Amino acid sequence: MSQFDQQHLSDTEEKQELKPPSMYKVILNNDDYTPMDFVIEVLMKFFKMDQERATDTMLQVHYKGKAVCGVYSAEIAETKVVQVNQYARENQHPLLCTMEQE
Ligand code: TYC
Repeated sequence: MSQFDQQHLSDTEEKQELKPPSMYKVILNNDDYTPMDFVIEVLMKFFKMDQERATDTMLQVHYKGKAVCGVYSAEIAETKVVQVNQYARENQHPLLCTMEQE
């Protein structure tokens, strides 16, 4: 936005534009059926984790019920949720990925 445009914004409009975007935690939820290896594969494929980190995160979900896989802007978080749930369904697993505002 140019300095000229900025002069025409109200204080509220100006503040809104300067606010950092809301961030969202992308969460993997436990279930009794999805194979552990598939969850590790998902964490490596969609969240760029190495094998060790993916294994730790999968075990955290398995024992505690859920884990945060990453924190992203709304658009990226929504895309991850859709991609993971779609990939799980394509492979006939009930794995559920969700998002929560940070
Ligand atoms: N609880 C699953 C099992 O025992 C493993 C699992 C881990 C499933 C993480 C989902 O997000 C999940 N096979």
